[in-house]
Amino acid sequence: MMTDTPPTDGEDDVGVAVQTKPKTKRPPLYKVLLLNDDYTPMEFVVHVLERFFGMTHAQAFEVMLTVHKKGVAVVGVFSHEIAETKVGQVMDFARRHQHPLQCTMEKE
Ligand code: TYC
Repeated sequence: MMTDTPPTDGEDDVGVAVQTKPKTKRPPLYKVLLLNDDYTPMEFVVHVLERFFGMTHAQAFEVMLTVHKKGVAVVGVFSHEIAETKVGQVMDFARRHQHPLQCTMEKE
């Protein structure tokens, strides 16, 4: 049986060991922002937050008040595609009800 490793002259392994990072890049996330205005009724905003962001009435009321007082709030964080869909749904719904409510997204 041939079990011996062949003799080497030391010139076989001349390469540099390179550490390759396991690159599992997560997709970027986007914040969906709701903006305050002087005309959209508070109850409409609460309804939007319940309907499109899955908030309870109490959560929605709290977030609506934050936007009302501070001018803007993050109402959710999503993938680019989901964030775009949410923004579109809110803007569409507001326009159909003739409210000036604004919803935007920005990279986290
Ligand atoms: N400021 C509005 C009002 O007093 C209420 C409001 C809250 C509007 C949040 C928009 O994103 C908003 N009727």
